[in-house]
Amino acid sequence: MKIGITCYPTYGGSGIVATELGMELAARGYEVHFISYANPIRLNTESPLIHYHEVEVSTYPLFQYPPYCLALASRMAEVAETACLDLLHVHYAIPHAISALLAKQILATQGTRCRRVPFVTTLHGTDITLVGADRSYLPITRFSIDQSDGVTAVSEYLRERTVSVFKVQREIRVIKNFVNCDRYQHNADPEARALHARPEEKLLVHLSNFRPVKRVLNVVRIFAKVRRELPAKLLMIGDGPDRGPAEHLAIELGVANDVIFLGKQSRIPELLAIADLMLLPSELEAFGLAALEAMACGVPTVATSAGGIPELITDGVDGLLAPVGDVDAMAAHALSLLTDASRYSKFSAASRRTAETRFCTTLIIPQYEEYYRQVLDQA
Ligand code: GMT
Repeated sequence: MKIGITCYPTYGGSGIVATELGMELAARGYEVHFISYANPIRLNTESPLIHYHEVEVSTYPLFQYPPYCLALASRMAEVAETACLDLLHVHYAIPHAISALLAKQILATQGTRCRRVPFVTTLHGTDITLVGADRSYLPITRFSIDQSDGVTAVSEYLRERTVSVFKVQREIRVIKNFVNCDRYQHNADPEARALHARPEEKLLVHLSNFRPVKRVLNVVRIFAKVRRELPAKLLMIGDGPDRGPAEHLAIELGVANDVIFLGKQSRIPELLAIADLMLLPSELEAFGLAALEAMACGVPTVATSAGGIPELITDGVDGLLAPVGDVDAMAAHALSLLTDASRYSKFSAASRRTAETRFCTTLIIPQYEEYYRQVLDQA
């Protein structure tokens, strides 16, 4: 099967899921064509089955806003024709599903030498946030969902929210996010750990795009409370609008020497594997991929119970949850794990077990394969 994948290549979990999915499909013998404006950040493979097609948006004096959606549609149609794609899989409804719909229509009028190309849209959560922030996107998002040949959502929570916000009648298949359990493992390199923390220090970690929805300032607040009770360091991985305010807050709270802002990193499995605890105090997460990646490394998470997080983390078993904004509760949860070795090792083992038994690529990728076949049969 030949699949075209489109995602936001540089920003956030949806691009990471799309990229990892493409790499996993190629490892299973699929021919994968990424179509986007930049090389996806985690695309790191020499596989001859993976191709990347850049979308170039021409500027023109009349265009105050260069029409990326149209350039993408043209490129999708071109790649679908030349590579004879069987299916397009777009991540994020706006604008990718609209571009895919246009590409499909362009191909239908061209008497293409290949079969018509259906498209699957995967919703990641921020599609809904976009509509929350600007209602004018509601009709076009609903339209793009309705017109897709298949729609998936990364959690049950997101499926239900999509149905209630957009009043869509169609089937939305829940296919949860996944992690490669061989690449993400509990094999901490002591030398790598020693670069960031002394042996007696606990190492906490946060990984995100530092958008306000991640409540990055609360990560620093939680850490400051933990740091008052025990020696610890906090690794902040990623970058985004709230990095500056978080750096200032760390200074204000007197923990700047213990908070390490690493910026964007490519060696995520290696960094997560050296940590003791993940902090994810988000206002909302459709899924919470960063927590899953940490769990696969045997690193339990203290998080909020927002959105789809409880579908990933079982409170009291493989992580601890608290209401959004409850910094005191999250700090207490963190301390309850970090100061009790036997409780900690139970949570650590359970975290890895959850990743292995429910979210490994070996379990989830076949669900996408099966869904592609279903969509193709119905197309
Ligand atoms: O969370 C972000 O800021 C990025 C965002 C995206 O659309 O790229 O992530 C969403 O998709 C991820 C992958 O499916 C999920 O793990 C995140 O929970 C979801 N983010 C939100 O719902 C806020």
